[in-house]
Amino acid sequence: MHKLIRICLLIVATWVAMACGNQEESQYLPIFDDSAGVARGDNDKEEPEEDTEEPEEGIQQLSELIKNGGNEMDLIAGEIPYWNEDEGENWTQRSSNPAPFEMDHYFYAGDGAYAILSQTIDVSDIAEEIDNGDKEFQFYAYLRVYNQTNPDSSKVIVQYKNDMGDILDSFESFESTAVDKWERVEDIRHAVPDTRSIKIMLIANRNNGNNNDGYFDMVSLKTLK
Ligand SMILES: [Ca+2]
Ligand SMILES: [Ca+2]
Ligand SMILES: [Ca+2]
Repeated sequence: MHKLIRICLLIVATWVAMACGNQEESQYLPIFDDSAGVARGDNDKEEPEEDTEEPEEGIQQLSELIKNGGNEMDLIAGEIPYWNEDEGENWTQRSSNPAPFEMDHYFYAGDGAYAILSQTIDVSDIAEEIDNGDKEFQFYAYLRVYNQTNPDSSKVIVQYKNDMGDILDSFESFESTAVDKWERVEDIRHAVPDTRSIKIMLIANRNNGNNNDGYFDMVSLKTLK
């Protein structure tokens, strides 16, 4: 009798385990499918994180070299921190019409015909790697202009200089007159041997009205391997 009960209990336990197993399977399959779908949708966002942890093909992206590249820091006595007014005295933050590309502000030259804002980055601490031809730099920025007939223009120049200040190499973007979208400009190159500083220049040229409406946002310079 006891044996019969044990057999019955065993059959019931086996059935319950199978039922639970099936239930688990039927519950988890859709979730798995769904998460797989979500993962596919998030691939673009997740890949850069993976890149920073596991560099692909030996490329390692290091930290941002430009300070205040999105013009988000508060002005100090009316001036933009970390940037120099090489031409024009009215460089400032602008936040609307058009909206910024990144966060709340972008670079704006204000009143004036021709304006240059610059930042020079000292790269002498990686001189040995540069001279060995091992240092590659990625530069990019977003350019736009005010929507008007005969619009103003914006462009960027990146100069690679030796310790005497001589220009050894440079990148000059096209002149943007994009009135309806932010245009990305990008350059990737190895710094030539003897490069000790890199100068970023934001150049705004007025064609119409009082204001010089060449706009810049999210200006970035990073070392790749
Ligand atoms: Ca910004
Ligand atoms: Ca000023
Ligand atoms: Ca203008």
